[in-house]
Amino acid sequence: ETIVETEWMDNGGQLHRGVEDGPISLVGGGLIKQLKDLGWQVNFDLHHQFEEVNALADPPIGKLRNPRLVASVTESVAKVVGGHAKNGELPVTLGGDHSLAMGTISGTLEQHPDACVVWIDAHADINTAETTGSGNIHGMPVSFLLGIETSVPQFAWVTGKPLLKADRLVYIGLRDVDAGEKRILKERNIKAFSMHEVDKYGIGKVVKMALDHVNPKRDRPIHLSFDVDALDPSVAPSTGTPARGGLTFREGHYICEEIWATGLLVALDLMEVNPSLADPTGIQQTVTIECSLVRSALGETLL
Ligand code: DIR
Ligand code: MN
Ligand code: MN
Ligand code: MN
Repeated sequence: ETIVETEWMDNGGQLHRGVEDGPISLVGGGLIKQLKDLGWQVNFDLHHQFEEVNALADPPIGKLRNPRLVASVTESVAKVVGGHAKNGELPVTLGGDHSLAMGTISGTLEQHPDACVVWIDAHADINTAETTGSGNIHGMPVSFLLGIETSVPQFAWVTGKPLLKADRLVYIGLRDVDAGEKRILKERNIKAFSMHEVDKYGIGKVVKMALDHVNPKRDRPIHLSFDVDALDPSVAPSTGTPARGGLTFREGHYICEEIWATGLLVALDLMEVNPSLADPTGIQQTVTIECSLVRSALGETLL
């Protein structure tokens, strides 16, 4: 029997306050009960309260904001998620900002070294300390995970032993990618299906091509890291860095349904829900969609 492990946590990987409240609103939205109704045994971890790092004791390192806080929280997340994976549980991590994926993916890869990552996002989150314009670490986790960015000693726990390989990563949904990030994606030959490809081929073909790339024999465990801003802002407005021209309601769900159908899902992230950023209707809409995305990724079917 598999156990879904749900946790929520805050983080300092971006500037908008409120993103730490995203997870509690999902739980308030009924997610735990919905997963139980789907047949899962749910082990709800409540809010992980990791080390506090005083903002005054955490000045920027280069352009990076809150580097010590983000480094320490993500390292703790890696241990927690890795521990759950080791117990044969399927960790569902509700964020919080997407820098948390440094922790969740490291935790997954400790237990499943052959796993691949499907990253659903408007953004590539692959800036380095050099290329970042914002200094927000939620725009950088992939470069740490791949060992592209190794200059910040606080992150040595992840960059010192990069566990993720570029050919085990695929993106869907990109449309707001910085110039430096585009260069990195090209140089490293990282597979990315932007909204252009979604328009051109349709989501069905894109998901198949994405899986053919990272998981050609459909035998590798899959970590699905879903940033809610991959969805169009008209569908999910409650997020810090919305970008127009995103995935429709069905396209988002289709991705989750197809990943579930592989039978290979070992970990799920749902990130960047920020209930302080929208009107009450928009918040409700975002929370409802987030819950249904998680259900789709965990086996809910339309028929
Ligand atoms: C931008 C935005 N590329 C940055 N990234 C976001 O800040 O590095 N990632 N919003 O989620
Ligand atoms: Mn936990
Ligand atoms: Mn992201
Ligand atoms: Mn994003």
